[in-house]
Amino acid sequence: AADLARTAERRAGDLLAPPAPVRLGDVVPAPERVLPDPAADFTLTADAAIRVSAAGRDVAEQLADWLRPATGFPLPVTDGPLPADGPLVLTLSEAPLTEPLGGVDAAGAAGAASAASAASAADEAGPVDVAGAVDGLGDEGYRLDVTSAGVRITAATAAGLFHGAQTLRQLLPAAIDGAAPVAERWAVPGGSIIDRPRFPYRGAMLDVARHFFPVEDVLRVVDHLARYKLNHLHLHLTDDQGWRIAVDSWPRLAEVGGVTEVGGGTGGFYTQADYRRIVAYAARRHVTVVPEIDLPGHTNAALVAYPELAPGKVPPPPYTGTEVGFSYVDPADERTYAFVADVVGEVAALTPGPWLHLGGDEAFKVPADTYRAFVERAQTIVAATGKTVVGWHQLAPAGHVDGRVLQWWGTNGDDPETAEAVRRGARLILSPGNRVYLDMKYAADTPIGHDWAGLIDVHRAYDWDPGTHLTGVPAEAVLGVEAPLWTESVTTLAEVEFMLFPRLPAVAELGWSPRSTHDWAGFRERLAGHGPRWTAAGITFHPSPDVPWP
Ligand code: TNX
Repeated sequence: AADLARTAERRAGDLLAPPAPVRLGDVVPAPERVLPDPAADFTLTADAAIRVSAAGRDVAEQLADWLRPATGFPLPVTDGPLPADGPLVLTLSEAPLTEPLGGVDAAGAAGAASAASAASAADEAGPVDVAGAVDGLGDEGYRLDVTSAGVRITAATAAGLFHGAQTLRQLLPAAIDGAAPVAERWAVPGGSIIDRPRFPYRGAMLDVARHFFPVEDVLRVVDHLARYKLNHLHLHLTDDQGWRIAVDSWPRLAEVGGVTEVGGGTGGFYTQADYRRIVAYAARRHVTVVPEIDLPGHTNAALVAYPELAPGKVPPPPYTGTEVGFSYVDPADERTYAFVADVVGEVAALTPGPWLHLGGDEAFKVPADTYRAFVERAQTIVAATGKTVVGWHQLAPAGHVDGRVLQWWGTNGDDPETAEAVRRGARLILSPGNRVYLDMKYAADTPIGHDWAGLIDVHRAYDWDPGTHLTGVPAEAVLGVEAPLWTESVTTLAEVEFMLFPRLPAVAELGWSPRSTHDWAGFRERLAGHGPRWTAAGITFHPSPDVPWP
């Protein structure tokens, strides 16, 4: 009876309450379909529980971890039955539940669907069959239903549930990102979202070679990616200024090659245990780590450690400047290929994901045919580990190996060499330097960063289409997008965040959202609402004049 009274009291409170401050469509990246039902707002209260199916357990625990600090609510996670009139429920399930969640009314939501379809740019396919919409969600899609009785997230996979949980987090008031309890009405806007990604590969790169970033910083970057449904973290692990991953068979790489960085600092490297920790942390957040061992250029740190790899067999001095293109491993020495096989073998063994990035950029001192022969051998070595070769688009002239992926970082979409590699079977990750290079300055007065590819504020990062960017490359050849952050001038986590935010969410939207949702005017409004979230979460960001911050 006391429970019933409490429920009645809460419902009465809801009726008097103003609408949720966040609208259902305020999500970044924009969902495929948004079907608002303003009569169905939900309010999260202290008696809420999260009910899960077995496969959703870990996502539910993470959702609870995100929601507990600011709400102060206990939010127990349970896979048992809950009393019908008991606590409000967030349900995470990989398949539709047999018992309906009270108040989720398929017919009513379908009505809202047709009403909303005119307003939703994403609705190419007409009204949604809300009742059966789990089919077609794919590997990463989800469906989220909010009624006054609760919230339900449904997906075919844990990754889909995770993305749905991130959406739910964004639908709560911005104060949800705070670290300590605040008094707030934790309203969630009513209606349904049905969502799945446009591209399977959505990533960011962190250059940990020019400046080293400790494990904790990398984990926080993973959290930032996961918020915006990015699912790959590319780590640029080796360069002239530092070698950042311990290799047991060539220990001096990290021990000697790891102690330098740009500007003369002491650098650092990841032990294999550190690296496994990053990989596991990312995996839990449905982020795949893509390790890069940059070859044959960008290898001065390796040559300092092992002069036998250097063309003249003379150790070069350690390098802490920011020039590129001067170093390379000796392509004429068999020991070089043993080194490549050993390093790639150990890195592959640390890598549960399918990708291994070979670099291949800016080997300016290596003649074209020598370069090609080197790369073809290196690609074969990677393929032999069972991993799929990824490389910068300079790899294009080399022969195709099964599945290979080129990461295009050009600034002019007319690139016949890359288009030809695509015709021979390569797929592409798009990282156009003048759109998504996160080391580019926002404006002339940005205190850190470069400008060789131009100035890139949010509008410029957002307003291009990965599906049509390269002449002669069909959208089907595009695996996705990635925003690289080179760190010659970036030295702290706060500086990393400053360069990521707010451009990273723009790139995330290009990778996730259907093209039909693309709309700068709407994006800048949605993005503006995230400023207070970053502030609450202690995330440093550039207060771009492109965005109407509240
Ligand atoms: C080019 S992009 C590089 C990097 C630099 C970057 C600076 C690419 C594959 N190579 O070595 O850090 O420019 O913006």
